[in-house]
Amino acid sequence: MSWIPPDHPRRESLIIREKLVEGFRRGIVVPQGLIAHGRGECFDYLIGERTIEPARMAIRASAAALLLARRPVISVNGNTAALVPEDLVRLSKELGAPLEVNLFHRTRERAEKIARELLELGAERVLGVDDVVEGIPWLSSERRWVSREGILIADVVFVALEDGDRTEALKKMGKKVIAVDLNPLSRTARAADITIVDNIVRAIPLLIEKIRMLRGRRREELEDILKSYNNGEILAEVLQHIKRRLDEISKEIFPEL
Ligand code: PTJ
Repeated sequence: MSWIPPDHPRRESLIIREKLVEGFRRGIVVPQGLIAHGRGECFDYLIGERTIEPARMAIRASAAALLLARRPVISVNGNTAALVPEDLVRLSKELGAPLEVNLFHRTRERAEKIARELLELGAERVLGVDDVVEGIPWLSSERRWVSREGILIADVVFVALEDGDRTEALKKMGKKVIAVDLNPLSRTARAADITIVDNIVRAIPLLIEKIRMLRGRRREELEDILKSYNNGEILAEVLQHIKRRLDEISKEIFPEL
């Protein structure tokens, strides 16, 4: 990434792109993942490329839900494996929860590659390669292949950059779904119990920090955090934030109009 000038105004964004392109070259990211990233980037631009208050509220509720979970699982796809592999391993260790490779464009080779990289980074348990069954009814995509010891029996599933079909199917199976998705309008964002509308690269470190802060709190306190959380309200706040921001920018650029 040495070609990216240190003073480039969009350096962070270019570094993220480069990680995905490298992931694509290594066979971890699919071409469709590059397109998905473009959509995310656009929403990040509208949000202001920072973690906004509604996302912080969702992160707090997610931390509570993960600490209360009996069998939490962290789902990993090609994009997340390329963008935040170390953070995924840290999150997994922090919670004592397994990572599970779950791919929309599933091939055995890619699942193996992703699992190997996570293990090399110190992951203790990576599911979703040899241990999968066709475990999600109502789902015909390759995402239906889930681990018998992971997503199949999990009570809370953490997903990121997910497609709406699986989120809806996981909900039908009675699971609590925590999603990270920059698009507040996506089906995943609307179907999940808790949606963190933030870039995955910012969201996971903040989530780990929050888990550390809330660890040791009484169960009732964590349950109260969850009870007072309303995902619909949070998504509406994100949309209001974007609307306000666009109004402000438009006044700034075209003050005469
Ligand atoms: O690796 P695979 O085979 O499992 O495939 C992964 C992709 C991402 C191709 C697959 O899950 C897919 O097609 O996803 P979608 O349906 O395009 O949804 C991706 C969502 O993630 C979109 O709503 C994007 O706005 C959002 N997104 C993209 N980049 C980020 C993001 N959200 C958070 N952080 C990002 N960096």
